[in-house]
Amino acid sequence: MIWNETKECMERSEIENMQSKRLVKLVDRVYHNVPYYRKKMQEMGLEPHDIHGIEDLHKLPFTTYEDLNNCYPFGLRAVPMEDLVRVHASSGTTGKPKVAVYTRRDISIWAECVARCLTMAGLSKGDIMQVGYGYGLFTGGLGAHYGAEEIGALVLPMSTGNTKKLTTLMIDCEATAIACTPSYLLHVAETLRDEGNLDKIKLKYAICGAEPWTDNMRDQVEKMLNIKAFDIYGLTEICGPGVASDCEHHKGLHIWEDHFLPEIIDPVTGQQLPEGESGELVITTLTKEGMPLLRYRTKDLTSLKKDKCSCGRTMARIQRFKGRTDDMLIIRGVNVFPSQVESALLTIDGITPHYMMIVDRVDNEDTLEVQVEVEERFFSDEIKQLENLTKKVAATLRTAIGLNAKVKLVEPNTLEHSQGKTKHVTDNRKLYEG
Ligand code: DLL
Repeated sequence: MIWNETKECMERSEIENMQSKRLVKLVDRVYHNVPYYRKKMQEMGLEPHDIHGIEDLHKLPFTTYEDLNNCYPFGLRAVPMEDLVRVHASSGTTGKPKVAVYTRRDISIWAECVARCLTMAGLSKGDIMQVGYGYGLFTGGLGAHYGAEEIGALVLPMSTGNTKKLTTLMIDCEATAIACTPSYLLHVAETLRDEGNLDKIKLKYAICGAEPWTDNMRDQVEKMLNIKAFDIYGLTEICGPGVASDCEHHKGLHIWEDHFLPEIIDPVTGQQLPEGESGELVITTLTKEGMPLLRYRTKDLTSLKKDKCSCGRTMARIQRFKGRTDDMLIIRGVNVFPSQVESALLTIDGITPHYMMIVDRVDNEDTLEVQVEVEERFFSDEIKQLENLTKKVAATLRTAIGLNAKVKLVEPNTLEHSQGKTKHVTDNRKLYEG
């Protein structure tokens, strides 16, 4: 089944026509309503009438995390404050969250995009979906929730944090679908197995995203739970989950090109790359009112395919992600930058800037250990002081990155002190294929 066949199956020429018209309007809108963009365009000697369609996309300025940071929190909005109805946010490199704002229409288009993804996975009215993404500033919970309601599914807003309750309600309410991160789904599957409850579930579909995962992980979870698992992609800056997702052929994630105009660029030169070549995914939001973005650099590395898919949809497909251009880690679905860990550590007396983050996956759950060198005196003092310091570091990290980390304090000169670029992360999870 297809949620919106007229849009999802448009001919390529129709898609490009629509994108061109929407791009021209968008450029006019941001030029007149967002002083930051007007200034950027003026500095490049660009005026709205220079943009006639998608063939002129390459002339437009990029938008980066630094731009969001410069305009934090509401500086990129293109409508009056009173027309905004929602704020979401996620971590940024230097501690300033990436903030996105939405009008009522933005929320409704977002729900439509998620509805398309859920329908593509096989869900419809009558399905019962547990949302196991976090609710709150993170877009996962509310994004999946609104999309599921849009198709008329019955939603159980579980959020994260209570797996026992989730498995109980999955069985008692006969949930047919779950939306959560892939690593959490594996954890849920193991919990059901350990409870001896795997044969009591009615689950048919899982909609997993917010972090990279592999085909091996998909196979594993599909076999354990006897379900079909789908990949869903999105990012706070663009709207949240539902920018793209995959169909039953798993030949890439269909990106809703009537709302999000994708390009692949060389991350070093900024030049557009031809179809099929790998580079950084850049997205222009064609219909967003609250905070439209021109050529937003996602930092996600992938390629695009535009041929018609066997499912009948014509919308371009994002191929498996190959990594990111920055050092952002996604641990238990939470975005974490080493720089956040570093600045949090350095607020504590006695802590040195020598640290190492060790990320692993144990029993299908992400783990984070932070090893950090402390001043010599702590090792000659009584053990109590070292324990107190360990607790303090753990609490500071929890506040800074929103995750529980195992903290190991070590003596000076235990960790590698490199002469060049110091390596602060060891990620043992192997999340990107190839
Ligand atoms: O993770 C939105 C989301 C929620 C997507 C629920 C899917 C499901 P952010 O917290 O802003 O937003 O993180 C965005 O996460 O740039 C990617 O690096 C990564 N990411 C998201 N989905 C996938 C995926 C949400 N399916 C960042 N595969 C993005 C690989 C993903 N990486």
